[in-house]
Amino acid sequence: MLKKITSLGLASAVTLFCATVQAQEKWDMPTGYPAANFHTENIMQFAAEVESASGGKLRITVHDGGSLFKANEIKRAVQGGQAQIGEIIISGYSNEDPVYGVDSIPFLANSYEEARKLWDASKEATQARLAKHGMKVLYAVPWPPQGIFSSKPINTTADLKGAKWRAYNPNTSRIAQLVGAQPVTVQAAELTQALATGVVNTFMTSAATGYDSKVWEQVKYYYNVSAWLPKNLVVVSTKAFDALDESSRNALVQAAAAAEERGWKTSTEKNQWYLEQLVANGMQVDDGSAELQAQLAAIGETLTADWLKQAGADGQAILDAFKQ
Ligand code: PCA
Repeated sequence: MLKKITSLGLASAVTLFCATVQAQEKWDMPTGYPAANFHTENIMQFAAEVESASGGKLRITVHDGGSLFKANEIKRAVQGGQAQIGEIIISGYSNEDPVYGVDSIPFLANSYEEARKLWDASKEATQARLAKHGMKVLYAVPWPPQGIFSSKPINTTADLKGAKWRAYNPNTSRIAQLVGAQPVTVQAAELTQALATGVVNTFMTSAATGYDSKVWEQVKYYYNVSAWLPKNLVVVSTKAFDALDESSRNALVQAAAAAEERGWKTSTEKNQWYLEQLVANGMQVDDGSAELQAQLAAIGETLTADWLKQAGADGQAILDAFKQ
């Protein structure tokens, strides 16, 4: 009798447990950038929309600023199932596959319009590669255009020689080598610290990251050369995605579509504001000399040629589609 009651009790406990599990799926979402960054704000809204549209069945906890996994570890975390979903900067992984680096070749696609065209041309190839590693792309949002931050004035690339150059992906390291600077990979979350301790004094990124990292304390010049617009992708583990019920899956996909649209819009609109904040904090901001621009464009040609060699026929197909 006692045994019967116990097993009955266990059975109902199991039923109850399963019901709870079904009732709420809890996901962790690591990101690499700070809470006030526009990508992160967009992600927070995305997570809130997923929760409400799924009727509370899917709850995503956002861990910003590299707090759960460092920015460069997030892809592997989602791939390995330590996180169900995460935000990655796709060009950070171009050593794994050259296709991932196409959006950070200088002057290949350097306006929002061109960045959109390049994403349209490279989306399928990117998705296919991530799918092979068990991930789906939920949405993509570009950073504002990339310029050069420097502690001293830069007129030509010769002035970059010997600079302690902060890199955030393989292409930014390669650019450093081509201009004779010393590349040091530093994630955005550690940039303020790296500047304060003198580890770096020069780097290419957006006005957004310059603002987030309050770089004006060490760095006085920003050359708004608008060289490329790298993208952050929000990726989900295919296994975690497939395990959701249909309504949660739909909630996720719909919130992702809205986040993508919102993200492109905010990135475009907020860029000017970010530039103004640099000026307001005492930085000198200009477009860079014609010579500097031409030299960077030549580096872009070199990188494009290298990239085509590495990416082969798939790379050529992406460039052909982009140039159409
Ligand atoms: N900010 C990120 C990547 C590109 C950007 O604008 C960073 O500097 O790490």
